[in-house]
Amino acid sequence: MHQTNPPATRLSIFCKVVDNYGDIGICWRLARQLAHEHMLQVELWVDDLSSFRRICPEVDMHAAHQTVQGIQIQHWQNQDGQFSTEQIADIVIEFFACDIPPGYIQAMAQCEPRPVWLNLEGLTAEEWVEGCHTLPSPHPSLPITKHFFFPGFTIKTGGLLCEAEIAPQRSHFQSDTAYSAAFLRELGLTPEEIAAQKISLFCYPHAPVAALLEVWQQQEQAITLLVPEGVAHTEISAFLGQPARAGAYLSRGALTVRVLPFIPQPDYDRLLWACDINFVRGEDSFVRAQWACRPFIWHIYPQDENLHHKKLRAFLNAHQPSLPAAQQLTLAWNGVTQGAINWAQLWREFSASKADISKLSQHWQRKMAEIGDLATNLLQFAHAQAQDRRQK
Ligand code: TRH
Repeated sequence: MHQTNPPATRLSIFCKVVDNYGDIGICWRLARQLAHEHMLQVELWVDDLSSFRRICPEVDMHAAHQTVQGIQIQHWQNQDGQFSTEQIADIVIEFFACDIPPGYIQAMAQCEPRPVWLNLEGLTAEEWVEGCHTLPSPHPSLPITKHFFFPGFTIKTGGLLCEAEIAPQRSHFQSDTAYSAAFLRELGLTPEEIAAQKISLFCYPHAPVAALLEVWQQQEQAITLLVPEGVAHTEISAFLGQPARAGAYLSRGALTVRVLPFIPQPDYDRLLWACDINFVRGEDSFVRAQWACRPFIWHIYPQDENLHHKKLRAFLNAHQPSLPAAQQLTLAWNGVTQGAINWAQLWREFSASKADISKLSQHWQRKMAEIGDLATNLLQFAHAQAQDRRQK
């Protein structure tokens, strides 16, 4: 991946936290990459500082303005306010059509030349995305146009968030067992738990966790299951026989369950690198699991009328067409499979296909690298737009 030096250097991201941590997780990652790798002056507007603080403990929940890791953070408290053209960035990104303040849009329309305005959309492997990526959407009354920008898995999309440093950092971490063991010790794991097969679990509350807890207890090989506090709370508390608080752990049969604190985003990456198998969810942890180069099972964010089933199948067909075992376990985990499910058999078949999954994951990394990463692709598009505007 190479650096771009667009003439436009100020960039603002607007982020509304709909729920959980994915919205701010994605925007924060993008903000850091644009500031640290591409040397842009980045401002991040976010409406929910308490969710933000969970993935980045340096954030002060009470500050209206603050600078964290070189990024200006603005607490986005309402839609009011007048803005001058000097306050407007060269590139403005609204995440997930989050409705930026009308006063800000008015000021954007008065800038000469106009800023580049992008709506960064959610990730899906469905084909229609290719037809919508970079489509213009003119403002109904003001002389300014916004463009859709879609992340994705093909060359006709914006690609995935992926920092240039992530692959070398991950391979250094994974090849240095002392380094990864030290990281796990800091999270409270014992030497026995570190030596076992390690699985991380991050899923939505409707995941059939109890079924797999049962299977894992019956395995021959010892398993350490690492669960962030608050995830699968009911099932994990039932297993532990006490509320699933950070630090709690219990072994039963081959399985040890250990509850971890919710850790900062870079540590969560390390956790994925350190585990042999990762259960991930939503959008951001799902992409990070792909960069961990370890087998993973995705719990997709549920949508009305099971729209997410289509999204899930589109991804599975793109990512693992030749891996029926991984597909079957993922479909069952997401409640797509009809009828009785033999979890022990699904797990056995999935475990037996781990070598094939590893091969596929290397091929996948190369394929995604050919598309280029989302931040670089986004800047290239913004740069071309800005040049067009200057020539007009
Ligand atoms: O939290 P998510 O479910 O987030 C989202 C939102 O629900 C959102 O509305 C929806 O649009 C989107 O999913 C698809 O899952 P996700 O996307 O994986 O985000 C979790 C973030 O939390 C990710 O950046 C990793 C981070 N994280 C930590 O920093 N520390 C932790 O300990 C854990 C478990 C996660």
